[in-house]
Amino acid sequence: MAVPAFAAPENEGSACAAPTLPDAGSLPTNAKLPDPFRKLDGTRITTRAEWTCRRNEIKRLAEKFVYGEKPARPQSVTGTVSSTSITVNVTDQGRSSSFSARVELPSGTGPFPAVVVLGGFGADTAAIKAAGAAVINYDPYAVGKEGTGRSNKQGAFYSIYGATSPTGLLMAWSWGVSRIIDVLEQSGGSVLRADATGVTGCSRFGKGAFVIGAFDQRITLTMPIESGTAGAPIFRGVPGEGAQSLSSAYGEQPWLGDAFGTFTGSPNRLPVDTHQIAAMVAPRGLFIMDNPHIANLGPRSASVAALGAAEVYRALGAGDNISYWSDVSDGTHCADRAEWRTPLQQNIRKFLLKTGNDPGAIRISSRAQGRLADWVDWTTPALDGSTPPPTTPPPTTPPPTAGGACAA
Ligand code: MCU
Repeated sequence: MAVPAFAAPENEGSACAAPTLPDAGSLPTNAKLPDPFRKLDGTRITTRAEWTCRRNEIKRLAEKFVYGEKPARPQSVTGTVSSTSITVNVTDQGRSSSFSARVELPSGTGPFPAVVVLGGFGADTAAIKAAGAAVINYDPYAVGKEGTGRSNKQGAFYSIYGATSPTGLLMAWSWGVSRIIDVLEQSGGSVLRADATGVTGCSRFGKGAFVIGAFDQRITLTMPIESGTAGAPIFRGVPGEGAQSLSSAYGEQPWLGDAFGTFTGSPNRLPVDTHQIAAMVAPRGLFIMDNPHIANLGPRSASVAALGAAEVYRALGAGDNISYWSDVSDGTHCADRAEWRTPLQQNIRKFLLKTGNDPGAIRISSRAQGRLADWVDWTTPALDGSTPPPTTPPPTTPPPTAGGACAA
């Protein structure tokens, strides 16, 4: 049976009034994490319904100052979905590009939900398939290459938006996954469902998974692994932790947008931090996996981001939908970890197959604990007087039919 497409839009807040964003030069210094509930007009949200437009403000701030803009849905996206591959053809602004991804189905009868796996290492694809989800092997470098420098960005995203686009690789990778979901929607859902997509990846591809899940609300489960600086850890950074510095991450590859360059030495000027990027995922499933044995990954700083985001989840009445787990024994980066298998499969059943309802868990290793209290000067509101979250109206027109290893 074909599953209805258009379960959710890419960005529910696209209909919100366009926020007037501050200029880079007029940003105040704030040593604490910015208040996720305070709107750009200075007032705080009081209802759950207001989160949609507040989230859109966070999205726009994050695009302007951190990752670079994610272009709106292109003029044309076509492609094919089979049991072995997905092809994607995009045309926008008079330019076209294409990429493809290899599909692995689980056993059983479809249509299946799918997890987009970036880069092919560090994610437990066997456990994903055993839980009943397909794997979409996504090569981020086909969409945004590494190693070419900021003034000569390459890949399917930059073929369209230009080699000097200020948008960084993480957002380019995010755009690519959104275009895969466009194709899934158009396919009619006979092989892979379009309303149940997860994303995961480890290390630099954990950074990617984090941003991909934040910037497309059609993704129902986001699972970054050991993402390090430019991923989950707060940019402000727990002092003395020994995480990769912002200037190192900014300079290593154009993962972050060009606009981030003025903040590498002054993250306290950033009007958004990663607790808000994680909160953009709310109330959808979020399972952040981390390694407490490698200080360079900033696991303390990542735990602070998760705890800050958990406040937003709680305010939205979705506290059970976020997990953070750094309580693991093997110190190897991107190791295959037995500890994560059960929570991974529980998250897949809950958010992709919709056959389970296990609560999320916050399991922070005693080796790398961050303290949220050190970072907040705001309280978590009781968002009462709320109306239920907006439901997406069915499309008025039928969807168009389809035309057819870590380098470190
Ligand atoms: C943790 O992710 C990165 C890290 O930021 C880089 O400094 C290092 O070179 O590579 C890591 C990675 O992607 O490892 C596979």
